[in-house]
Amino acid sequence: MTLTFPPGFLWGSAAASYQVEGAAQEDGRTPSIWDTFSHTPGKTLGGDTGDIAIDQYHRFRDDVRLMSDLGMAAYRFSVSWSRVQPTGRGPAVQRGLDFYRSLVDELLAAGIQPALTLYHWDLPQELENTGGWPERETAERFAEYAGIVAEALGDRVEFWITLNEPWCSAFLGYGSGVHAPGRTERLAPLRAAHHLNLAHGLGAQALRAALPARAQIAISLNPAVVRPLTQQPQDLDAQRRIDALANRVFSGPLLRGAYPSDLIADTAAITDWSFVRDGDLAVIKHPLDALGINYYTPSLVSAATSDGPATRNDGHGASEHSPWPGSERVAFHQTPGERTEMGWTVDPTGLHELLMRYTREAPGVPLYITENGAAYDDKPDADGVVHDPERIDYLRAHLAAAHRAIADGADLRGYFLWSLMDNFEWAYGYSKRFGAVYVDYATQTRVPKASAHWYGQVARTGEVADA
Ligand code: IFM
Repeated sequence: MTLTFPPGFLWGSAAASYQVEGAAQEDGRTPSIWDTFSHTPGKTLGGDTGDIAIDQYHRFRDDVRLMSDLGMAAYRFSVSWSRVQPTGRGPAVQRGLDFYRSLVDELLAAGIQPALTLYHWDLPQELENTGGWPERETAERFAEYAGIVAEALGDRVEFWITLNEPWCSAFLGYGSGVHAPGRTERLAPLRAAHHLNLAHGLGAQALRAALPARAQIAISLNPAVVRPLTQQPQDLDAQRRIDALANRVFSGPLLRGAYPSDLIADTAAITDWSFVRDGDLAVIKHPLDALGINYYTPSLVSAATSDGPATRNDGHGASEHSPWPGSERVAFHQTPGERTEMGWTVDPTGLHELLMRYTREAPGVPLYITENGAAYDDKPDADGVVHDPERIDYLRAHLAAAHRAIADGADLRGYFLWSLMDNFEWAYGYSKRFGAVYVDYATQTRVPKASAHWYGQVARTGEVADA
């Protein structure tokens, strides 16, 4: 059977500044927390850094041509804050803005719609030096930065995403420490989550003030699909706790203007949440023109059974520090089934579940899948061809789940593959290849894998054929 997506459905790919740009020290860019973190021994696999990445800063014209050749209709990229505003405060650097203007112009000339993410984890180091996301001032600085980028690119970019996966910034950055800035605290992730929410709200206000009315303002979340190991009350409680910390800490204020009362109770030993000031929640509940959902795999949880530390196979990297403040006694289990190179189970039902959940929770807000994809250990064969049938199967199954959600009433408007090209996979360095295009990091040669041709055909026709 062939699945046909609605006319106008947007087909694209996604990437992030630190993962693809390189040129870490060029044209006035200063270090972000990821530069500092990746240059700290032991923080990334093999000591890999984004110094060069896939050199998109210099190769963007070729990369846009490749996107066009493959039939992509949209490109979701992120702006490096410290390239545009090196100290995270004050005046912008024109050369930084010029780079993004050139990239956007190249995309538009190729008929590819730009979707701009303002923040994909690379906080200017200067702002971390003054406390980072646990401090309120960082949210205020973000709004200033959002205004600068909107003034510079608002005439040519219509799709704006404030933050990418604020859960990772808050809980992996300040809780488990597997992401930059690598802090391992209990209160800081909760403060960071609130200030990221506030940054979204203040940023959305700044964007709205500077952008033409046609602009769409969105946020990309990575909501967890949390399943209980059993239906026992203690496992259902574990599910509720992780749902609060992974999902409702964001969707509560964003969509309903309130933090969930159970989250506040679960974290009562850590904080009274007095860092949430009067008026913050109204700012955070700024109307969304769209909601971005990033999905890879579900989580399986139970109450921990022994007195020792709970087993934590939550797919977010190994750390002796939990990213779940107040719910450290929840155990994570490997979900059954086939896995990708990340160890993440392939389960498209989770995508359908999320799309239906946000259809209910955000009525009237169009949804976009702003990331979905899989890492596999792809290599060119003797003829230089890269066969990646697992990725094609993964994509086909997830697109079928998305199609089913549309049939079930989800207002899903587009899909961004993560990622078009192999790139720097954070703490895993270059060891995990998510791209539909193989990148030889030594030569920077790009080789479209079989999945790139497959996905290009989907993008051109709006149809997904059965295997
Ligand atoms: O590479 C990341 C991306 O930066 C954010 N979402 C998940 C991807 C795969 O881990």
